Amino acid sequence: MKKVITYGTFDLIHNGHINILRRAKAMGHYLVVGLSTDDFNELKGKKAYHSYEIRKDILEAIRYVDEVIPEKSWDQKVEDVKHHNIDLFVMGDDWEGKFDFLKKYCEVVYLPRTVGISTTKIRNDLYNVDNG
Ligand code: C2G
Repeated sequence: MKKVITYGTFDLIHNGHINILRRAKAMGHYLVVGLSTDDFNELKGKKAYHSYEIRKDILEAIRYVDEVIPEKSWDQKVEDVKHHNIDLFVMGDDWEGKFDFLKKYCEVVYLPRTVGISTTKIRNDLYNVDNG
């Protein structure tokens, strides 16, 4: 069974998230998602709209997602890949090259981001509508 892993905040789930989850799952049989905790988001300089628990609940409802684990730090990926017997690591290509150190432990693939959507864009568009 080919196991795939990807990581992210997955706040305000949108088609860009669904596209990468769908494609990551299609490259294997089982998809683990490392979901950024609220504390880790602070480290990433991100403030999610939804709490970790809510973002986890939403992710677990997505047909492509088989398991959600907490992403608490930048340096847990090697341990996660080993512990979960991961064969393939997938991220959007805004991270191109950033996780190549994992190539010693599993396949690493960066997929093109979905153009025209992001959580930030959603926030800004909503703000402009309300205050336009
Ligand atoms: N993504 C995408 N297309 C978009 C928006 C996001 O393909 N239009 C992808 C990102 O490239 C990432 C995943 O969706 O692979 C999750 O995106 P975020 O929730 O923004 O995650 P990020 O803040 O990039 O955190 O350790 C890795 C980090 O946790 C990644």
